Amino acid sequence: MVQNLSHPAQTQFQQPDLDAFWMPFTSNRQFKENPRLLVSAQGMHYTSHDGRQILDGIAGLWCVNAGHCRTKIVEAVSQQVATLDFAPTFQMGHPLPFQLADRLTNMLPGDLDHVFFANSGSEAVESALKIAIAYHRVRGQGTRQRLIGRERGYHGVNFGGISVGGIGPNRKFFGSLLNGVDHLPHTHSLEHNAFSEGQPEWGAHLADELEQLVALHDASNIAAVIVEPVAGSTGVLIPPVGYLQRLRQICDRHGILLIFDEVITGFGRLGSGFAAEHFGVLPDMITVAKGITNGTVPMGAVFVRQHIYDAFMQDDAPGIELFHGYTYSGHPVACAAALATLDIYEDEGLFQQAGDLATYWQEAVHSLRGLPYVIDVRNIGLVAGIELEPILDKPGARAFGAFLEAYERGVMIRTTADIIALSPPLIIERQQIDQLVGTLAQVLQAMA
Ligand code: PXG
Ligand code: PLP
Repeated sequence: MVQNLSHPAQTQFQQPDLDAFWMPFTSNRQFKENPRLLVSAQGMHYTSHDGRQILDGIAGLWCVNAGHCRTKIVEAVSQQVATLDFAPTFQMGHPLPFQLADRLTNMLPGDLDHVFFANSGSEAVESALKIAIAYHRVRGQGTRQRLIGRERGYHGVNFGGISVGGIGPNRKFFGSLLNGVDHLPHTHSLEHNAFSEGQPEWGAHLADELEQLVALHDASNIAAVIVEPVAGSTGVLIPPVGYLQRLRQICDRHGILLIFDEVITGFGRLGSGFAAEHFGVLPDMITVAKGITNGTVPMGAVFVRQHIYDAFMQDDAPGIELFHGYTYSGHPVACAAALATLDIYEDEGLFQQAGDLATYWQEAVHSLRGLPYVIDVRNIGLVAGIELEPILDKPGARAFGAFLEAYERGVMIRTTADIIALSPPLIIERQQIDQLVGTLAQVLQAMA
């Protein structure tokens, strides 16, 4: 069945039949009763199916860092798809992933000098976990197989990622996950850190839990620790001062690899290229996705340090060094999108711009303190989390109500449980920050 909805901008909007698409991480029945469809986008705005301009407060889904439909990326993708639509990278090659890898590794701190390409954050995470275990094995330490994640961590939705991930609902339906996984405690504490501006002071000692896990299992059985430097999905959890440094020290002491999952923090979100740079902590691997192509074409990647790549290149009889890869690793169209995206980031100095705006952003979001139901505001770079007091026995309902109301008022935000996450495109202007935060303030007042 096709319904006609009025679309004041021009012709009538033809709503497709919504039944067949099983929507991801969505209440399908609720959505299909009252759909919210986006039909076009430009810069900081979406256009909704009913012809309204919606200010994008979350960069699509934490990915459109340079803003929507940037001409340079649109042209690069169009040209690439007409020139070389697909070419294999298994025992064959084409120039683009080499060019892109070279360009990317020049942006990364330290000796994160090699890149493995995947097609999403989830695939990047699986690739990193497999590389970690294989790395120890090629060095004759095959007993190092255990993986350590963290409570409230999100590392995508594949089996490795949900095993190291720390989100109950993402795990509990899916049977036995990877063996040999432990979780560090998360670092979020309203009691100690509510309304912190930037990194909270309390909590670095929570990294010491890693020593307990080493004592329990012995380092000779542990391959890697994976954490989000700033956890995004579970509501913007910002690392306490000194915490990441301490994790790095403990990993070094015991020969454990440290993986930063920078699918959200990568490409300027914190006002630096990468969180590793921002916090001055060099992990052994970094996973990225989202902002690598400005969200235009799916792509994920794993950056590895020199010692990891070298370990795989030692064999006297060269053969395939890593039995892992995706049909679309280094896909030409994704590479073209990424190269154009990097041009924009660089030409416009967008990471720096985000860093310059961070203080204005901080003041704006903290102005929400004192409004109805606001129990915490936290921020770093161009990200913020606004935590609301839940409605008794209806977890998530308060924030979801705010999301629906904000959308009606022309602003797109994201919620997880009762936390509102904001992460606008890095091109946001001050007056748009005012609109975003001002609308949210009106929404909260209207809910009281
Ligand atoms: N790692 C991290 C840290 C992520 O944030 C992934 C891996 C998985 O990436 P893919 O591309 O497979 O989705 C993510 C993705 C939200 C939200 O609203 C966050 C993500 C995805 C969808 C929604 O917080 N993060
Ligand atoms: N399933 C089958 C039957 C395949 O042949 C392949 C790839 O050749 C895959 C899954 C994996 O697909 P991808 O490389 O796109 O991850």
